[in-house]
Amino acid sequence: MAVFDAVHKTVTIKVVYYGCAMGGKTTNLQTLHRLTDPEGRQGLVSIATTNDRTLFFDLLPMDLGQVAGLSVKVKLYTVPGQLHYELTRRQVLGGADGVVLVADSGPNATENNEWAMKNLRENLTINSLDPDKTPTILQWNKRDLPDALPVAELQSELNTRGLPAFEAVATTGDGVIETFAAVLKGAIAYTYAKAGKPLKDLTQLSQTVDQALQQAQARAAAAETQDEATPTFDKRFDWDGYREEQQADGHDRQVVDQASLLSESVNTNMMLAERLDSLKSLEQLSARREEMMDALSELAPMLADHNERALPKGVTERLLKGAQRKRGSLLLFRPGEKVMDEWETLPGGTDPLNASTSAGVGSVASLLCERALQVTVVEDVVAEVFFGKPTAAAGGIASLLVAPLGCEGVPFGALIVYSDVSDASFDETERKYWTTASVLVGLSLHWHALRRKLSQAIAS
Ligand SMILES: Nc1nc2c(ncn2[C@@H]2O[C@H](COP(=O)(O)OP(=O)(O)OP(=O)(O)O)[C@@H](O)[C@H]2O)c(=O)[nH]1
Ligand SMILES: [Mg+2]
Repeated sequence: MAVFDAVHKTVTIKVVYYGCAMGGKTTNLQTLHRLTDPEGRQGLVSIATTNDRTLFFDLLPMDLGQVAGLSVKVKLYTVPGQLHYELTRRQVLGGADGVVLVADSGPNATENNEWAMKNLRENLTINSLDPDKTPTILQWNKRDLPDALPVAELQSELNTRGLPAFEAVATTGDGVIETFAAVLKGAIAYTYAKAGKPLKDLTQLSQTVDQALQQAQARAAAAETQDEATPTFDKRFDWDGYREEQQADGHDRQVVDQASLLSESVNTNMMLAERLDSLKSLEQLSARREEMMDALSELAPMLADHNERALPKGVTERLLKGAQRKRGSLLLFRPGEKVMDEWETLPGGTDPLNASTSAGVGSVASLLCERALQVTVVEDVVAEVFFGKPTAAAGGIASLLVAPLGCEGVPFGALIVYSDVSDASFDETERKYWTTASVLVGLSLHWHALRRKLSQAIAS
């Protein structure tokens, strides 16, 4: 069941890939992992036998971004398709917010597919989930098989309810993202509706999901070009070896109540896998915070020691590095003018917004800096700043953050940070970082102005 966390403003959605044995459920998750997260930041946990058949489940956690003010996390599970793992299948399906039924298009799989469809309904009902309401997507997988059954045949045999269906080749990735996007949209809308917060704008939900998946893919593609790919986390339990060992030791395995043992171990494993995921997220967050702390603690003495000019050079670069951003500017007001002084723009050159003007409103940068009284994020630069008419200057910029520089209500300028489509969005941690940074820089500028006034007063 989806978990709403009011404190951290997150909602966690559970999606389960269901289907007959060898249909390609695990392959779907492996491909999603490869296409959206090759750095292995969010690990795929597979608990499989040594010959790669899913024993308990596979889990792939994913962060999707913001939907209706909440940050959405997704936990993707696959069940084991083999007949005799009924109990595990049932357990893993529990609390699903959306299901993908992966059907094998092979000519000999029809019976197995039909069984999976029936078995899904039964197990949804046993889990007190309504099979007619739980968002379910069909995937006709293995479309690359030379003897794959025609889609029309699969449709008429398996899709009597007219569920949304996608063709796929999970091994190459064809249709994998499309299937996932469809189940996510259904599962998110259903979850919000069940929680009494129905989403009014489903088109917007659809756009948010598509955008989040595009961003994840762009990030993954960028990371893939880096030399070293971090290996994914993959746990394999040598179940067959364990069984042989037990038998060799003469243990009578029938003594244990297998059903309850299995149910306990599935639950424990699911809990452990999820806990592992939270730990990994925490680890990443603390590494990010450490970099930010380093940047701020280097900035403070830089600003304090500096007395020659208003600001030392390199401030912007150090701050951007601390937030793992590539593009940004430190802009200062030029009194009475629309264009700002560019103290520092990275990479070197002209600040994209400061350079551009849109008819009648003067410099976009100047306008933004003047209006931003606190750290502000513009999510969609093209729509919100360029009024839907992208100019060359907006090229590649997806969103931006403005951190105003000022003191006692007097604005001096702003730090502007840009993110392109493959960058992560500006989250709460980063907003706090830029707030602290802009206060430090603002105070330094204020102090410098006071010093100058004082020297002038002494001289006269
Ligand atoms: N040709 C082809 N083979 C595929 C495709 N998708 C998966 N396979 C292969 O089918 C076999 C089974 O795939 P899995 O993803 O392990 O199947 P599963 O549904 O997780 O199976 P269980 O865990 O046993 O329930 C593997 O050898 C895959 O490489 C596909 O689209 N085309
Ligand atoms: Mg599997």
